[in-house]
Amino acid sequence: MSRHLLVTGGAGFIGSNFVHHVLTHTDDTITVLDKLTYAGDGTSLKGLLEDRVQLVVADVADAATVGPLVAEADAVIHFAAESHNDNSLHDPTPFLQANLVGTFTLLEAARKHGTRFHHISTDEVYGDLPLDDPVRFTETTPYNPSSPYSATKAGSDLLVRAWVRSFGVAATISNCSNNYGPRQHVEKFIPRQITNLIDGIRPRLYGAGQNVRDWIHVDDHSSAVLAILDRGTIGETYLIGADGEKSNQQVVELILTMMGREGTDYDHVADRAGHDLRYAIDATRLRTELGWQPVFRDFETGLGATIDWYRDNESWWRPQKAATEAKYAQAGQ
Ligand code: NAD
Ligand code: TDX
Repeated sequence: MSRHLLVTGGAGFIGSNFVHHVLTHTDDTITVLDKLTYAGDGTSLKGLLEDRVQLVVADVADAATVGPLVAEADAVIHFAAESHNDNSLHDPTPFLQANLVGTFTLLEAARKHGTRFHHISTDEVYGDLPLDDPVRFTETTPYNPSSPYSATKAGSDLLVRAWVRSFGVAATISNCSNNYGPRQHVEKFIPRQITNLIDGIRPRLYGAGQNVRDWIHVDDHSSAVLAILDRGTIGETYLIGADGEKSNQQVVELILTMMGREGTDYDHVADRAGHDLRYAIDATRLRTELGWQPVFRDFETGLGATIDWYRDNESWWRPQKAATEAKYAQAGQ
């Protein structure tokens, strides 16, 4: 049976890919609620805004707008957030407003109208792991966030848990590892290096480049969220990951060689303050309880398709590139 979904942040990277995924794999209709901040782009929904998708441009912290949209939805999938760690180190203010007040506002509407709620979160709420120990995050790992961004995401998760327990809101939470794929903002690691190389700029590696991220293709994140929405247990948390651990140096070397350059053609720049060492997800629960499996098992294939997407869609990322690099230059990065 088809549902009506309210997708917050649906003009951003993961949200827009989720909208595309839902349209392809279900009969659901969607209202996207997005403020169109610097990270939101209406053109990411181009060609979709017909009978099955509508876009409402507003702030998730605007209770008067949020209330009726939550009331008419069968489920809310909450992606909207300030999402970039480096930005949160320069100015945490919008992170508190969007990630904490925004989530609170949506939860209050879900409570009032009895609407199913799925909260999108990150593995960064658990802090980081050592490089020399195979331990991975699970659903019971204690929260220990490092940056203003991850602290506000941790806070938003805890709000959801409290609204489940105290008010009976029918919510689930997922904490996913690092996503890659089309339509990711050029401030993020992989698109930054691909578009730098297109522009003839050498890739920039923070610090020694040994930090490890657990990469998952954005489409696999979308299929996991749909599985949780369909079959997840209310009140539970699910970790999403696809066994994709790579050091930043390995990723930069791959991008360089796949784009026809020497693997050593990069520069080390100033490290990120408080830089988390390693993230790694144990997704056993999602795989065994909900039967989910990733489709993109080969990082190089997914990365190659992502490089092609940035080569073919320069008009999408070009308007953001110069301002993004100017900001990094100020920070010596
Ligand atoms: P993004 O920055 O690309 O997109 C965020 C979207 O939210 C944008 O369209 C923006 O306009 C919108 N938005 C921001 N503040 C808003 C507000 N106050 N009201 C309404 N809309 C607002 O982010 P992303 O990388 O697509 O991340 C989406 C979600 O997934 C976030 O909650 C993030 O914490 C989570 N997440 C991201 C990753 C990753 O690797 N990128 C991994 C795990 C979890
Ligand atoms: O130019 C760069 N050079 C570099 O070495 C940039 C932009 C980043 N890095 C490093 C920092 C990280 O170790 O690459 C790694 C990935 O950086 P980001 O793309 O900024 O991602 P990260 O900080 O790991 O957070 C991402 O994954 C978890 C998303 O931005 C978050 O929204 C998500 O919660």
